[in-house]
Amino acid sequence: MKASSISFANIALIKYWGKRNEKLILPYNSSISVTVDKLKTHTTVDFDKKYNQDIFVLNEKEMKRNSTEYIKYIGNFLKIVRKKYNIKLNVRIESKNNFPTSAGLASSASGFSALAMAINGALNLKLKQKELSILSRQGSGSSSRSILGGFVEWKKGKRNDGSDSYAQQIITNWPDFRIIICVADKNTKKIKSRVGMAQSVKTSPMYTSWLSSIDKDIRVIKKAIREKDFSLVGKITESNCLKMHAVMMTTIPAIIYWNDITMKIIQSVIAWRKEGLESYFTIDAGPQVKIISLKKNVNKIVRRCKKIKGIKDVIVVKTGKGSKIINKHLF
Ligand code: 2P0
Repeated sequence: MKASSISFANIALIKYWGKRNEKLILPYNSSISVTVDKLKTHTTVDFDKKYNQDIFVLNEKEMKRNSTEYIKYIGNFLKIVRKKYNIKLNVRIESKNNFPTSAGLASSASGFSALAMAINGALNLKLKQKELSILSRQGSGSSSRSILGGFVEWKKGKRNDGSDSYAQQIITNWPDFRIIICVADKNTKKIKSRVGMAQSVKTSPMYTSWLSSIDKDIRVIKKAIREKDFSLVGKITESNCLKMHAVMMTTIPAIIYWNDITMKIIQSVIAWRKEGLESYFTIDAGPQVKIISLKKNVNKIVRRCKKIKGIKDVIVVKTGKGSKIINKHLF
């Protein structure tokens, strides 16, 4: 009962920020993302009676089972799996990211989608993409989107049981679409998305206006994605990101993920655009800036990014594929 999988991170163009049901991880709003091709999680799971307890090894380091991190994420997810599929066996899980973990680069998205996929394989559950997305969502919301490749919508759903809250593909690929990830800080973020979004729902005076603006953003960007209207996709992405950060910043206590380098990149992108070098920025729960551009402008933008003082790394990604089972095991 052993299987391995790979899964890729996704970058949201329309953000998810806030839950209507914290236990089932049901969002207040639908969101849209691009699954990317380079930020990868490789996971192996092995359910076997030889283990007298569950073991979780992340990036070659065993996580303590009494840590909050373990209990709230992996422990909770395993409980859900065991209950739903009536599993008694203990499991060893090993997971490896090829990029900084918990730093605003969607490691929980690739992490939980890879885990759901590997569990599906190991236990021979035969889940379809929709069911995998629903299962993965209960580990971490944004991971429901990484089950699928391409441009993806996570539908918020209406039902209380979450059976209609899962991801669906909009288009499989956009060959000229690029995201230039500018790493402004490799350290782990100080406020986890889960904690931050719950606080925003409770305290930000802008939360309701954020929510009331999303349906239109989703409608317009979906059409723009299908028509490959880059300028429109970029404009909506950037304004949606700024709205989410306005909510974050007006949360009490304030959530400010940006640092001075983040701000420098934002201002550079705006200045480049004025010059005719078209690109747009988006930022998640961390200081990293993701610059959206077309293939023809990538080299020029990368050269300019590398000149910005303090940038730690520049990674160019394309549209990637969904989670899949692979034969290579980590142990
Ligand atoms: C997103 N983020 O749509 C937004 C933008 C962060 C900012 O999805 O509590 O790690 O595990 O469901 O999935 C981060 O949220 O939170 C996130 P949980 P998750 O990409």
